[in-house]
Amino acid sequence: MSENINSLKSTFENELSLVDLTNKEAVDNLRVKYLGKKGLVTDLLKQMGTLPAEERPAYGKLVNELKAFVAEKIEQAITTAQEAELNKKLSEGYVDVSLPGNGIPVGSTHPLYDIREEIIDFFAQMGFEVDFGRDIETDWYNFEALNTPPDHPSRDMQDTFYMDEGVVLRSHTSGTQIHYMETHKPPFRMIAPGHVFRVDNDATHAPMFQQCEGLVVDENISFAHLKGVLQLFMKKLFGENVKTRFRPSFFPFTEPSAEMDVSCVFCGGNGCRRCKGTGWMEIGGCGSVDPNVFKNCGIDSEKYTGFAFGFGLDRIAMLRHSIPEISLLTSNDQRFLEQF
Ligand code: FA5
Repeated sequence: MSENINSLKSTFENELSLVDLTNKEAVDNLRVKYLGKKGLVTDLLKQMGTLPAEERPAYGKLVNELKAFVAEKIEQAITTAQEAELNKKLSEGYVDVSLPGNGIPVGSTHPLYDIREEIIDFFAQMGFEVDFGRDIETDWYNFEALNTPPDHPSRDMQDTFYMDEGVVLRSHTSGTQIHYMETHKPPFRMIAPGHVFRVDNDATHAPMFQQCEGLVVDENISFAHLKGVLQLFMKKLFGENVKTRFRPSFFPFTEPSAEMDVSCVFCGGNGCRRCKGTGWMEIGGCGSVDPNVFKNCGIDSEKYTGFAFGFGLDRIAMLRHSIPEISLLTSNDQRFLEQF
C-alpha cells in the first residue's frame, strides 16, 4: 500500500513540475484532481476501509502526510499563480499616478464681494455700524435733505434714473446718511455699502456700481479725524506704502469738501499710462457734514460736527486687480471670474 502512496506522490510531483505556474486555472485543476471529493488522495483515504484494522493507523498516517504535502505544494503554486496574474494585470493596465486628476471646478467669491467684506471688517473693528440702505429713494433722501434743492445745479453732477415723480434709483449712498440720522441720536459712526445707479457708461463708469458711504457724528469731530480714518483705510486696502492726498472739491452736503486720491498703485506715484501721468488715482469724495444737512435731520449743528465720505468699490477692485474695463465686473464672464 505504501508503494501506491509513494508512486502517487511521485506522479503528483511530476505533474506539478509540468503545470504552467502562471495559470491559476491549471493549478486549480491539479488541486481538484488530487484533493477534490473524487480526487486521487481522497480515493486513497477511502481505501482505508478495505484494510485490516491493524494496518489502518500506519496507512492513515502515510495518506495524511501525502495529503498535507500535496496541499502545501498546491497552496504555494496558487500563490505563485496569483502573483503572476497580478503582475500581468499591472503591466497591462499601467497607471501613471503622477498624472493630474480631472479636478472638480470650484467657484470663488466675486472680487467686489471680497472688497465689500474687507471694508465692512475694517470699519466694524473701528466701531462703525453697517446700514445697507435701500436701492430706491425719494427725491428728499437722494437730494433735498442732502442740501440739494430741485433747482440746484449740482443735481446735474450725477445723471439720475427717475422711476416716477419724486422717486429715483439712488445715485449715491449718501441718502442712507439721512435715514440713519433721522433714526439715531449722536454720537454715532456708520457705513452704508450698496449699489447705486447713474446714466453713465464708459471704461471706468458703469450704470450700476457699488459705493460705500461713511458718516461719523460727535462733538468736536474735525477734518483731521476724517483724514486719519481714510489714510488708515487706504493703507489697509493698498498697503503701507500708499500715499493719500485731499484735493479741494464741492459736494452740496459737505463743507469743506474734498476729493481723495491715492498714489497710483501701478507706478507707485511716478506717473504712468493708467494714472494719465499724474501719479494719483481718484477713489472718492469726502468732507465735513454741512450744517444744513444736520438741520434737515433734526441734529443740533452747534453741538455736533461730523465727517462723511463715499467711495466706489468697483474702482477699488479695478485698481487692486488691474481690471481695464469696469463692465467686466458685472459681465458674468466665467473666464474673467475664474482669475480670482
Ligand atoms: C458721490 O457720490 C458722493 N456722494 C460722495 C460723498 C459722500 C462725498 C459723502 C462727500 C461726502 P462721486 O459722484 O464723486 O461722489 O462718486 C464717488 C465715487 O464713486 C467716485 O470717486 C468713484 O470712485 C465712484 N463712481 C462715481 N461714478 C461712478 C460710475 N459711474 N461707475 C463707477 N464708479 C463710480
